[in-house]
Amino acid sequence: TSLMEKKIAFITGATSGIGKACAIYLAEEGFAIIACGRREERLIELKTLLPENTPYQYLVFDVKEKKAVYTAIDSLPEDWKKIEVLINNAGNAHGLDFIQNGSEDDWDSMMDINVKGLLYVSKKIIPGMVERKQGQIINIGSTAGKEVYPKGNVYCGSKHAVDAITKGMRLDLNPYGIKVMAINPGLVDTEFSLVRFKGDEDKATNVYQGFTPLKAEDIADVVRFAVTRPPHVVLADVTILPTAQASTTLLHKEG
Ligand code: NDP
Ligand code: 8X3
Repeated sequence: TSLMEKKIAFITGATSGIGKACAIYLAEEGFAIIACGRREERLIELKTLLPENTPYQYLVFDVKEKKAVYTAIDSLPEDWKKIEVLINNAGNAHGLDFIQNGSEDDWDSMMDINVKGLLYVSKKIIPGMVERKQGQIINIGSTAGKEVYPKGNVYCGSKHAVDAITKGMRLDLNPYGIKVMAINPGLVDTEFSLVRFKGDEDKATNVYQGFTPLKAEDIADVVRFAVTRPPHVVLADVTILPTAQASTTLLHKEG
């Protein structure tokens, strides 16, 4: 299948978890895929998990590095620059500490990746959407962008910023027929907690024990639904929780 017949989806954080599942589901839906992340070997492997004839490009960059973001996106072949769907997904929590004990490096990482990284990527992709008067943007927020929990301080701040930026994008891009969507998951069993707890597998595993967490595929399922609605329909703001979770602080665990 040639690229010309396909719509292009650009996905950040496609090496793991939610972004990876989105790449697979959207490729199955017939999209051409641009997958991004820092771990190149995983982006190479991802191609093998997509339907065989999926047009595929990958870009290796750190979303914190403005110049690297711009250089990578500029390097796309011309016919790959007509991006229909942007999924701003790259992000993570770094640490879980009371504010008085928090590390500045963790704070920098969360604000630089979850907030500024999302902006740098968007800065390169939105102008083309405006020019074409077409496009769909999905920002992966979080329940942490709707509520705050103890020790969540800066991570919640970064996701509240994503929530506000998503609403701002929807207002500003309203004249251009661009869909702007927020998908806000609760607890999803990915590498998220492994990153938050800096590789401590016991702590990470414990987060998802005693209840059935969401899987990355549950989020990708909603993303697939969102991007296949008719032109007049936008899933503006979706919160998706595991059934055992009622809020960021109320989780029913067995045992
Ligand atoms: P994972 O840790 O499994 O995936 C995170 C992805 O983000 C990886 O592909 C990683 O790629 C990428 N990423 C992280 N830092 C950078 C960076 N500096 N530059 C480029 N890419 C980066 O976690 P999830 O799939 O769970 O997380 C995806 C999104 O979902 C995040 O925005 C997270 O905040 C959000 N979320 C997660 C929830 C959960 O419970 N898991 C709940 C609510 C929201 P690489 O390391 O290769 O660069
Ligand atoms: C990820 C979910 O509750 O760990 O955004 O913040 S939580």
